[in-house]
Amino acid sequence: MSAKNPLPEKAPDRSLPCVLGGSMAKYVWTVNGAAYPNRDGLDVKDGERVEITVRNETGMAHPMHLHGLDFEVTEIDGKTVHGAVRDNLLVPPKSTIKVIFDANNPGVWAFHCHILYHAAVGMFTVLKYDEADTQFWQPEKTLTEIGGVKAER
Ligand SMILES: [Cu+2]
Repeated sequence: MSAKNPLPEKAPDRSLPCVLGGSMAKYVWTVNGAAYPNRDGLDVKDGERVEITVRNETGMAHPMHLHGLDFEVTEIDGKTVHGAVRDNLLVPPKSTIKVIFDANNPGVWAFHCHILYHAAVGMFTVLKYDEADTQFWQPEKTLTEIGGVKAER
């Protein structure tokens, strides 16, 4: 698949690693060595051209899904491509794929494996803009502690 409307040529302002790890045996799946809750998200600034290098070190494929933005695939295992713009990326085992996007939708956006039982045990991080409102993104607290949900009795 190739991009119908490719992004304009521009050098990345920021390159971020996204290493997918974990194993079937322990049944913990990670992003950059950490299972969710994970305060070390992928930080960007509004207006930047961002490149993410997704490297899958595990033995199975992970469909990585980004909320809030679409990205263009630019490289698959060292080969340059002008891949389709999408919001989900199947990363085969032991494969490395680069994507780019223009950060133009400020907030805190989920970036996670779309196999939900992988996301549930850790393969979940966020793309976080500088100065984003993190009032409702405090992963070490429960919903009740951040005041997002009131229990009714
Ligand atoms: Cu997965």
